[in-house]
Amino acid sequence: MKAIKLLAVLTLTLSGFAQTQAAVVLHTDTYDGHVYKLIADDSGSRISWLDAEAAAVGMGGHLVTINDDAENAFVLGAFSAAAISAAAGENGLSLWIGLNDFTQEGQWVWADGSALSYSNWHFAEPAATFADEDFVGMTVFDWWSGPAGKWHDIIGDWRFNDVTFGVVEMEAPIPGTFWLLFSGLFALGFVRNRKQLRI
Ligand SMILES: [Ca+2]
Ligand SMILES: [Ca+2]
Repeated sequence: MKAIKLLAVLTLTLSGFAQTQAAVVLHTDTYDGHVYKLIADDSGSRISWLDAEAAAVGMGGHLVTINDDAENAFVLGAFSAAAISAAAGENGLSLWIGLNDFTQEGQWVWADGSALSYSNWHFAEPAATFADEDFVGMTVFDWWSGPAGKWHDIIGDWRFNDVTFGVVEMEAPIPGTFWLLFSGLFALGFVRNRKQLRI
């Protein structure tokens, strides 16, 4: 009996660690040596910040860390059209970025662990009108209070009908051609060394 209980706990723990969030990639682009992906839930619909971050980690990245105006403009420009298309006419559209104060209220941090050195908040944001406004979205449309691309804090569920898709950022994979060239040079060096030994 005790062994069965232990096994059940172990199985739960293992499945907890192994759990990855299913998501679909709506669009992919690259910028400054990084790969970015717009993701929705596995049916192509809006995804929560926590699910989007879990899916991002499963892909080997995190929700995007935005370091400056240029990266902010890239994200808006690269993913607006695909997000608008996936939202299918629904209002309240935002793109999840990695910024959040989920762990400690008022302590804004990026999902990848980096400190906040650049921000692009909308006028009067973060508002923290509700206790669970812990996740930051980038607006896709102009607001009365500012242009598209500005940030606002959003509640943790969808009780105000926000439509949210995630933007994942990850390191670009090392291209296969690089390894081919590298191994070719290595082989060439080996042949040369052998020749030198014979002399
Ligand atoms: Ca970045
Ligand atoms: Ca908050």
